This record gives sequence, structure tokens and C-alpha cells, in this order.
Amino acid sequence: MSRTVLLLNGPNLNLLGTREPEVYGTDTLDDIVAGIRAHATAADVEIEVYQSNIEGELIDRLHEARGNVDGVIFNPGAFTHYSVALRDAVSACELPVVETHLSNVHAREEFRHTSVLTAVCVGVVAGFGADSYRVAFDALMGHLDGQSSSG
Ligand code: CA2
Repeated sequence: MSRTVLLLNGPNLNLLGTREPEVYGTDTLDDIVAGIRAHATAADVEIEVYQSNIEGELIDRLHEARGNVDGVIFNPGAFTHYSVALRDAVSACELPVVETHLSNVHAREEFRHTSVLTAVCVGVVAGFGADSYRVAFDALMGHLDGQSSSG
């Protein structure tokens, strides 16, 4: 049976490719989405895409995903570092969520070293630019394969 994955992006990620290329690369969010779609299609996986700058809209989208997709690739942007509400939504959606970052947050300012979400995610990928999303996708597939083979 084919899978569906939600690619969820948080605040300011709609600006990718327009500023700070030395930190976030030159790809736009559309470029990243196109790359993941191509990668996913080859694996017979459908991708749903959503970006919002609004915390409550990201929470609503996670609620909607519950029971309707197989997993989530989530770049929560700056909400990563302080949104307990998003953490609760990740827990509540009862889906495998891979926290994903373009930059190596641990090599940046100290406030970016903390994530309130990682503990409720199946894993975290950071620091590979746009490739972080592909790595996250592959890791999510491996996680789902492991779940199905163990019953
Ligand atoms: O590295 C990542 O993917 C981040 O989630 C990106 C967030 C940042 O707050 C996190 O600490 C790490 C920021 C996204 C802002 O993206 C921009 C893109 C272009 C221009 C300005 C901001």
C-alpha cells in the first residue's frame, strides 16, 4: 500500500532562497518541495505540503494529519526552540514526526541548541541544507518499514 507523508514547514521558511543563503542555501521552498516530490514519487509515496507562519495553523495541520498520513517531516523554524503548544500537537497527532533543519542548529547561537520538540519526535536531522529533507524522508521510510515488519 502506498504511503502519504506530510511535509510541514514553519515560520519564515517561505522566504528561503531570498536571504541568508550562507545559512539556508539558495534553494527556494518550492525547489525543496519539488526535490522531495521527485524523490518520493520514485518510492511510490505521496507528499502533502503545508507552510505557515502561524503557530495555530501548524497545530491545526498536525491535528488534521492524525490518522490521515503515515508520517511527518517537520521543520518548525524558530518555534522549535520554545513552542510547547507545537510539542503537544506533535504528541497528540500520534504520528512519526522527523524534526528537520536546514542549518546545523548546534553550531549556531546557544538559544538554537535547545529544541522542545525533539523528545516527542522519532528523530532529528539538521545541517545538510536542502538535503536534510531527503535524509529525513529516507529515515522516515526506514522507521515506517521497521514498524510494519514488527507488526
Ligand atoms: O535551520 C533551520 O531549518 C531552522 O529551522 C530555520 C529557522 C531557525 O529559526 C531555526 O533555528 C533553524 C529560521 C527559518 C528562517 O528562514 C529564513 C530563510 C530566508 C531568509 C530568512 C529566514
